[in-house]
Amino acid sequence: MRAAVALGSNVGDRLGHLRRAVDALAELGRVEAVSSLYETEPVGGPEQGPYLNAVVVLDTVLDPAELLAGLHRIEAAAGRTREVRWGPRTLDLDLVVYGDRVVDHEDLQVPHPRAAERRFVLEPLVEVWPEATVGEGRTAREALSALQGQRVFRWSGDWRSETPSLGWRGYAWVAAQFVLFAVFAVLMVVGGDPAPPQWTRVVGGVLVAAAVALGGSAALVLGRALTPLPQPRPGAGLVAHGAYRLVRHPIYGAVVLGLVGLAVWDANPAAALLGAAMAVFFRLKSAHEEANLALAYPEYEDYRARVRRRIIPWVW
Ligand code: A4P
Ligand code: MG
Repeated sequence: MRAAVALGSNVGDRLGHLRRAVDALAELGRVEAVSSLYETEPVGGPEQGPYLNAVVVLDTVLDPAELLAGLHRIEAAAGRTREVRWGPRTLDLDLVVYGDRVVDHEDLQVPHPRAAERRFVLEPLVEVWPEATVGEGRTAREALSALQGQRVFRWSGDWRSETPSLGWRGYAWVAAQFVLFAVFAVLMVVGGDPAPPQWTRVVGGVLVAAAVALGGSAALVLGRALTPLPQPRPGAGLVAHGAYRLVRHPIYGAVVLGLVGLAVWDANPAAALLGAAMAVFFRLKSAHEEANLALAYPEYEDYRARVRRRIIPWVW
């Protein structure tokens, strides 16, 4: 029989939990399809971190009760403890659909009674089995189109073997960055004071020197971890030492300082304004990178809590 199992995790090595769950599910049946990976905002329960969710379609000879027992064994192996209903968990496996079967037992209801109201179940389910019946004769596709709200984000790539990425969105950030650089260059060429006052030379020079020191030393510490894309290079570890202790965010701080420094040196208010606005841009870009880092490195959340000022160390 064809069965859909929903996977969810929001504690610890979330990606690792889901990957191991797919391997373990292969012992309960033949894995027919695995959906993309979704990052989803928590629905219900106490305040808790974002979930990773996915759906696996199995072809199984087990009956629904046997399948549920198998799911509970896999959850237990992932260190699942049941403390709060709808609370944070290392691994949650729900039997969402089992063929066309309706089961209404105290310990097991199929289709899963809340599946039809949850985007974090329906989006991945529609990807792999759009015609699955999720209750009251409605297909997953129909239930999804009737749903409003609940934010989910689909990661690109085969999450079972590679680190999921932002896909085209990652490249869009890099492209936008170079457009901003180009506009800055144009402003520098057309604007500026031909005879700037002495103080702008001094202040601008100090800012540029600070930028070179910050960016240069961050680049040295980063070494192989340095890449232009908002996702970590495969195999590059987190940079946990040195003055900056992480990734390339200090380089963004250096770029902003450097651009503002150049504009001040040139007594060019329009360029200085754009340089300062790029601080906001880099803040947003690094937020996207950090989402990637949190996926690739389970210890990242902990790191983020410890090192709060990441763009300009100790300041911002
Ligand atoms: N049970 C009954 N029917 C089923 C079924 N079809 N599949 C019984 C699995 N279990 C079923 O579940 C409690 C009991 O439900 C089980 O012992 C089983 O006999 P549980 O997994 O121990 O507890 P739970 O998961 O906290 O409760 P529940 O009601 O299953 O919660 P849900 O509905 O699974 O929701 N937000 C996001 N973004 N992503 C999530 O994955 N998950 C939940 C949990 C809440 N919010 C979420 C997510
Ligand atoms: Mg559950």
